[in-house]
Amino acid sequence: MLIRTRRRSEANPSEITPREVYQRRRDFLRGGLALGAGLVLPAAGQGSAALEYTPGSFSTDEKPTPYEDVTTYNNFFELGTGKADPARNAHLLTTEPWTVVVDGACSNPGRYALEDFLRPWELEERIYRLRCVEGWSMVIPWVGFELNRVLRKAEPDGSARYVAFESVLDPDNLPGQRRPVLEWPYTEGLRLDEAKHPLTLLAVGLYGDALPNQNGAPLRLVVPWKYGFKSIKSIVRIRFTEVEPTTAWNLAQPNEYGFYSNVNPDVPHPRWSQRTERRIGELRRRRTLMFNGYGDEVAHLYEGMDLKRYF
Ligand SMILES: Nc1nc2c(c(=O)[nH]1)N[C@H]1C(S)=C(S)[C@@H](COP(=O)(O)O)O[C@H]1N2
Ligand SMILES: [Mo]
Repeated sequence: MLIRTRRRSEANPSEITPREVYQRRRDFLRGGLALGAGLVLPAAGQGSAALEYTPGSFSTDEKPTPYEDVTTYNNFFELGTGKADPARNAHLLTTEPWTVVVDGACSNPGRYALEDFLRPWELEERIYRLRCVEGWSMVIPWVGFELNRVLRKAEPDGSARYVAFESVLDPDNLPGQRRPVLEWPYTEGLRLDEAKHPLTLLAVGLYGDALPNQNGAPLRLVVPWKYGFKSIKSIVRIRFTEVEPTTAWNLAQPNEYGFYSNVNPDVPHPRWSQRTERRIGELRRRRTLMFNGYGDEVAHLYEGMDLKRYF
């Protein structure tokens, strides 16, 4: 599959991307793939391929977690519950063909082949912190585009208040879906204003390459001020709703995982504290920051809300 973005063939990639980022991307390009010929996503059975993107806003200058850790220490229950399972079972997820449905309370719904869904959007790199509810965190250079672009194109009705997301359902091939660990398909949701927030990203790549399957290929959400499980992987449906949608983790353990799931050191998980976190690759624990450090950008969304009640 070949997806063309605006060509930048005149520019040397080192001129459109900060040198450090470019260097890092080079370091991870594998298989001698050419840059500058448009966006090439992996064909079935192949490894990841280089993406073309520009640096985006909101990136942290913290050191990215090594590629090896980002792609071998994962949560993706469709591919197993152990941290190493998703990488080991990655080949069981088939991403081609892939269809994305946008529907619900909107005037411009659609059913898209992946390449048609992605074609209008230029890609940017956003280096975000991601903190898992279990207490580990990473810094990941994502490549993607703002979810809000998709929402605007769909033209939500005035009655739409939430956006619901669904992951792929394929129990014949995804071993985790043959066990009742969660209600399948995996579901997630955001309030419409959270979904529209410019930090909220749809990612198609990381470290300059197409997403590895274990990280949620071909398309996953990234909501950096919320616990990692809100960042739903391998999305097949985006739906506008009038009522708060159900979410897989809230269905599984409603007293442990709320709808909002904002990173909040003051609200412990019932079985453990959320005060500190272990950045993967580091020994000493860090203090966990309110909204995962994105408070300046997102705190206004929750003004007047009791975040202990709406956890
Ligand atoms: N479909 C789906 N999406 C998912 C999950 C999952 O099990 N299935 N796990 C979530 C959890 S708990 C986390 S912490 C992040 C992990 O993303 P990463 O493996 O890319 O770091 O993905 C989230 N998205
Ligand atoms: Mo997580």
